[in-house]
Amino acid sequence: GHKSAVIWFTGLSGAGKSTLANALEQRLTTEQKHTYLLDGDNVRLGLNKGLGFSEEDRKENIRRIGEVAKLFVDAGILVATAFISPFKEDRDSVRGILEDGEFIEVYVRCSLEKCEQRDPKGLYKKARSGEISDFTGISSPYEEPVHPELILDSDKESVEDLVDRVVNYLKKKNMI
Ligand code: GGZ
Repeated sequence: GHKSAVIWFTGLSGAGKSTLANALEQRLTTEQKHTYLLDGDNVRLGLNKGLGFSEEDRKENIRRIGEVAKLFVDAGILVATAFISPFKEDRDSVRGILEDGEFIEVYVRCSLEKCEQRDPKGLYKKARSGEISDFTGISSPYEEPVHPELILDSDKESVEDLVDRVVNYLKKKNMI
């Protein structure tokens, strides 16, 4: 068995949150853990369809994701989330609705320069040209976590090694 919790990945667009959350979910599933992944693909297209990228909409996006994550925790599931979640206050609010130890903040750290170099969807380019407004890191802020449970430097270590770090943390805390 395992304890239920939220593994909350935060970081810039292109930092590698989805890649890491997906790889973690696969690893935990292989180890027979009951997990679920919340990301833009299953949340922004459904539950949060209609929310954009203004500060107000991002806050509401994160608030709803936090409430949904809490429901999964109540159901006994290990949930991984992959959202930029740029505002410290909003991440802290999610932490606040969960029990102690149930919110594991994982900062996927990667310089803006590197994310912009990667630019997998060409969004930074569009943000620079003004085609997209309110783009995180360019025309909208990202507030770094102050005391995250984990910092993963995605431009320095491999995905497998970083997933190991998360798994080791969960083991150390006797969660899995
Ligand atoms: C940031 C944007 C924007 C703007 C579209 N700013 O790299 P991606 O493409 O696949 O992931 C980004 C995703 C961010 O959505 P989140 O729900 O994680 O954001 S937040 O937590 O701030 O609510 C990016 C794409 O959506 N995208 N426009 N203006 N990212």
